[in-house]
Amino acid sequence: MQLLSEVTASIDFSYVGIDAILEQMRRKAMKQGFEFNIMVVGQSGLGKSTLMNTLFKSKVSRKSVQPNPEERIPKTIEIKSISHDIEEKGVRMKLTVIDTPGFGDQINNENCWQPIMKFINDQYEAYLQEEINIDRKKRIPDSRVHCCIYFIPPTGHCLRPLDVEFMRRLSKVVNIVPVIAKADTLTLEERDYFKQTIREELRANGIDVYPQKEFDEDAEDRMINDKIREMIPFAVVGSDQEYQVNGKRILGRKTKWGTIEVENIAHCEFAYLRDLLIRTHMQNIKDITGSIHYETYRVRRLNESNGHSQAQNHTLTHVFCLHEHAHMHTDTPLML
Ligand SMILES: Nc1nc2c(ncn2[C@@H]2O[C@H](COP(=O)(O)OP(=O)(O)OP(=O)(O)O)[C@@H](O)[C@H]2O)c(=O)[nH]1
Ligand SMILES: [Mg+2]
Repeated sequence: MQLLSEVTASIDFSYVGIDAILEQMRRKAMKQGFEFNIMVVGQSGLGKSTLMNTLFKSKVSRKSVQPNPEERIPKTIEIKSISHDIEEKGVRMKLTVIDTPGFGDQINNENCWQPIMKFINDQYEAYLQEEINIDRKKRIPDSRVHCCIYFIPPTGHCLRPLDVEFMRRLSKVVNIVPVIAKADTLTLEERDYFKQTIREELRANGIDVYPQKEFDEDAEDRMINDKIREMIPFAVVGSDQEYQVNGKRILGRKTKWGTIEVENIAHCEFAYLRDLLIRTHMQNIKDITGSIHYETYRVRRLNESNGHSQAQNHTLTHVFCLHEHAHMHTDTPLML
């Protein structure tokens, strides 16, 4: 007969099973699914709506789209959110794209960022209201803009003051990823030169785009993000038309001199943008939204309302003192 002490001796008591938490987290996350909200911003006609269609039709969700080759993308006239439920290997994701009308059509483009900034802040406000509810939901629906793709016109020269101003304001409230729109209009040398000029200008104007240096967590993070920072802004081409090239169906733009394949990294950098957003940095983009941008909003709002109620208290105390004072002298009640 085996003694109990012999049985227990064969079990490794130093192993507690902490690593199993990963599996628990994985299962919980799979059950909950993921939400990710991307916004596109930029001057009218730069291909914002097209690029979002490209994203949905590209490998992210090719299965979930019904091909409709005849459909033309109309000019966007209002801020519109479109959600797609995507499932891959049992993981569910609700990918929402917030398409915005292009600006720059007016003679006076002053304050054209206001509707966009308002939309972003409104989502923070909605989240805050849910959060401070006594009877709050177990899981607050997240409509906050996690990432804003800013479209730069392919001028090949330098950033326009409007783009600088817009990005400066946006970068304070949301993660921005700048892209050079319609990159097929630039030669490779023009593209490289323009990318470098933009990077320098962003730096000179103090515009901190995603991935922000100050939020790198460790040396490994820094190394990966440095590589991305060297590539930004991505030179992208968008299309929602499918063509047959060498027997394969591809998303591309057909021209007289050939077909530009939007998912081919030899042709443009759309695939890098998609990988950054979906494959490699989605969680980090969401974390920064929650812990930095939303937090800044929350602190400001709560300070404001604290300040407001303190001011109210102050007024009340003041009125109360006046009341007391009046009592002392006149013995008549003061009407408040
Ligand atoms: N050459 C080129 N043309 C493009 C590209 N992406 C879109 N276009 C074309 O540009 C035009 C405008 O595209 P949209 O996607 O409607 O542009 P938008 O930025 O959404 O425009 P607004 O809704 O007015 O702000 C269409 O004719 C597209 O086919 C691109 O990468 N390269
Ligand atoms: Mg549009």
